[in-house]
Amino acid sequence: MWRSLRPIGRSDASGGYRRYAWTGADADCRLWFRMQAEARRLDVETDRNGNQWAWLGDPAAGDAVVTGSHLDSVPDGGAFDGPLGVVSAFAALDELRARGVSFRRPLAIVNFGDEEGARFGLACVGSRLAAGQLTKEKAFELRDADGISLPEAMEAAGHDPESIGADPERLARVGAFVELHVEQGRALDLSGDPVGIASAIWPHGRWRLDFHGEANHAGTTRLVDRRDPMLPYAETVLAARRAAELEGAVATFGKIAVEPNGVNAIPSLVRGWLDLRAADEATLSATLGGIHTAALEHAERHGVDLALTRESYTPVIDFQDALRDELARILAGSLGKVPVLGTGAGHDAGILSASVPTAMLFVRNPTGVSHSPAESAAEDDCVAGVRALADVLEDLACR
Ligand code: HGY
Ligand code: MN
Ligand code: MN
Repeated sequence: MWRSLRPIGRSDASGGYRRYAWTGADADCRLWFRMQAEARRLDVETDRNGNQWAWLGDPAAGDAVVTGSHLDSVPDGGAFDGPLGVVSAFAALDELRARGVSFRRPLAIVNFGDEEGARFGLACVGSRLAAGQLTKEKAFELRDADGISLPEAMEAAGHDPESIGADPERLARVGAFVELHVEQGRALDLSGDPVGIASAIWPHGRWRLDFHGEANHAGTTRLVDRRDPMLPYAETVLAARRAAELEGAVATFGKIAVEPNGVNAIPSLVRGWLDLRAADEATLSATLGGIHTAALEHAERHGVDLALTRESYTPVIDFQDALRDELARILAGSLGKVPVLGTGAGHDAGILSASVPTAMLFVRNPTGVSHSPAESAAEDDCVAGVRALADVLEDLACR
């Protein structure tokens, strides 16, 4: 499976993946998913929101056990964030068939669309739409960097955008969703465990800061006459770091747009995107408050206008104790005591957890690096992840 997935959307220059929603690379990932499913005699369907499902058994029977993740990536993402969950799902099914089990509940493998939000700025679009956490109206307002709207991109990729929106009937068929994911930190490496179970996802969000100044000549405009938005932007980046340190949060400016983006012009606009996460909502909001106050002060000092816009927010997710404890019990036989970890990374499982009993398994990441071409996982650990997922699916779907 990895061999056929590996070339799709891979940049030779960086060695990272550029698999953005509703692009050619995304279509190739979807075709890959279909071929894997059909090779296993599963029934494939794409739901109204562009998520792919591969079914073993009758979807309408209800109480299905569902596993899977996403195949899209961040800009220059690693090979495992998302795909490890999908590959492991197919491999776990192969393992269960090799064990000769019979299924008591329907089983589905899912590929959620646009988890990373790399193109349209909002993460987990496929699962948010299905779960009713993103309306069709709001989704229709999303645009990529070239001004192409989400419905235009869907249509160009052959998906009817008119049918998107909450899909409670489909989610009502799901009795349990288990997402396996590469760990995006070093907790398992430090504890010496190949596999972990998720306890919670930190609250997190994305904010856009627009610093509006005045374009002017870089050679002839006296420093005192400038209204240069780059200066308060730069000071805000440093203030965000200090606020995060003070409050115990993480704050990142990883994307910036500058207008007119000329080397010999003072910018008229600097637009920076803030990704902010913390273990609890009070910490997150205190950190945001500190950053906003600092940004306003710096903007004012430089004669620059500032507008802050919240582009997305995901509250804290505490995975259901019952299913989480069930996973710990199932895995105790083969792995002993499995660590239970919180994470600062967002997942479709977090979105679904409001509608469906949901749990997550993490597979050790030896460096902790993720959202980078350097992301890695050892083959033995991936195999341990597949076995753990197969044990969980067998217990849930076959007993
Ligand atoms: O950004 C995130 O946390 C996720 O990987 N979508
Ligand atoms: Mn990711
Ligand atoms: Mn992911």
